[in-house]
Amino acid sequence: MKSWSRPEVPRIAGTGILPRLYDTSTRKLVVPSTTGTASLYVCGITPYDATHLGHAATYLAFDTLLRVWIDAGLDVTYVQNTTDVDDPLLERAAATGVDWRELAASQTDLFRGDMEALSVIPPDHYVPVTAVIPEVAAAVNIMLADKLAYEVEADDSVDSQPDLYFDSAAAADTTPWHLGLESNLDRDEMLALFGERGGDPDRPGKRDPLDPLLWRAARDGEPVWDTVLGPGRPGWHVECSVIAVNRLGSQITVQGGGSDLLFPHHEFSAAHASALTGEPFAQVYSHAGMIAYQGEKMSKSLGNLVLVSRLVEDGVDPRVIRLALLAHHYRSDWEWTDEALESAGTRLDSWLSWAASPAGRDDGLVSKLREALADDLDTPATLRQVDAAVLHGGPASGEALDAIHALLGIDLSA
Ligand code: 5CA
Ligand code: ZN
Repeated sequence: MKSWSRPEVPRIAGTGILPRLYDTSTRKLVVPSTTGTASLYVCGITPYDATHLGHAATYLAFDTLLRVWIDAGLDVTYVQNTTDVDDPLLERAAATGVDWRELAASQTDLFRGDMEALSVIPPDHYVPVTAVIPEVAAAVNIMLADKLAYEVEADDSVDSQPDLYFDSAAAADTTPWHLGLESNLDRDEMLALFGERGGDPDRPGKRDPLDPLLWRAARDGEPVWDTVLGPGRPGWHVECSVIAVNRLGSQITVQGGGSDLLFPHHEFSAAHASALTGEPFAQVYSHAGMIAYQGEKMSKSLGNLVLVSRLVEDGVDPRVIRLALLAHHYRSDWEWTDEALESAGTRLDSWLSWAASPAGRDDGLVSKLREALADDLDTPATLRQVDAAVLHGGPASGEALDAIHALLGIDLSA
C-alpha cells in the first residue's frame, strides 16, 4: 500500500554512531549487531481515530531510531502495518453507520497526512492486514501442522467452524520463545492485561486461559475471507508476526511499538514469529512510553485526544509539535499540556533566529548530538545541546544545521 512521501534527510559530515537501545526482554541497554543492514518492524495504527499525539510520539521514537541508524551508515528495511480490520474498528463503523473499509481508508489517509506534516520517514513496506489474509492463513496452517495450534469449538452457532488458538505450552517446549520472554510479567499480571486488551481468558475449551486467538472462523455479519483454513479472519498478534517475518526474515533487529502493546500483543507476536522461523523474533524489543491527557492515557476508546491534524489546522507549526514530543525521552510516560506546545514554540523561535545567519565551522556540536542520540535515543539531552549552542556558542554552522535536520527532523532553513 502507498505510504507517504519521504522527507529530505541531509547527509551529515563524518560518521554516525550505532545507538545503544533499551531491550524490554533482557532489561538491558544493548547495541544490536548489524552488518551494514538493520530491520525494523513497528506496529501501525488501527485506523478508526487517528492521529493523536500518543501515536505521533511512538512513531517519532522509531523515526529517531531510523535517522540515527541511517546516519551510522546502515541500510534499513522498515515495515509497518495497519490493522484495517479489527473489532474496535468494526464497532466504530457500525456505531457511526460508515462502511468499515471507508472508515479505515479515510483514517489511514489522515494518518499519512499527519506523518508527512511531522516529517516522519515512511516505512519501506506499509502493509494493511486486509492485503495479507491468505499469507496469515498459510502461516496458521503451518502452526496447525506443527501442533502449535489447536481447535476450539465455536460457542455461538452450530454452523460455525472451530476457531484456532495458539498452544503456548507447546511453543515453550519446541521454540526459542516462552511465556514472559518479552514482557517479563508474572502470570497474574498477564491474566489481568490479557482480559483488558482484547484477550478471552474465560473462553471454554482453551488449553491455557492465556492462549491467544490465531484464527476466527466466519460469523454472521463479520468480514470474512476464504482461505486454506476455510472462511474466517486472523487473530491480531499473528497478523503482525506474519507481516514482519515474510518481509524481514527471521530475527529482525528491532520490534517496536508503544508500551501498551507489550502484553499480550508483542509477547504473542514474538511467540508466533518464533513458531514460524525457529528463531527469536527480534534482537531488541523496544517500547515507547504512554502519553496521557487530562489525567489518563490518551486513547481512542476514552476519547481524550489531541489530534495532530487539529493542531496543524489551528496553525501550529509541525516542527513545534515535533519539538514538544522530542523534549521527553521516548521511554518515559508523561502528560501532554498546552504548556508543552508553548515552550516548544519558544525553543523553535530561538533556534530559528540562531540559524538565520550561519557562519563558521562546526565546533563539536554535531558529535555531541550524535553521542546523546546514541545513548538510547536521548532526545531531551540532544535538544539541550542545541539550546546550549544557541545560547552560549558561536553562530550556527552548516554542518550543525544539517545534523539538526537529519537527526531531529527539524529543518531550520525554512
Ligand atoms: N494496530 C495496533 C497495533 S498492531 C494498535 O495498537 N493500533 S493503535 O492505533 O491503537 O496504536 C498505534 C500505536 O500508537 C501503537 O504502537 C501504540 O502503542 C501507540 N499508542 C497508542 N496510544 C498511545 C499513547 N497514549 N501514547 C503513546 N503511544 C500510544
Ligand atoms: Zn501489531
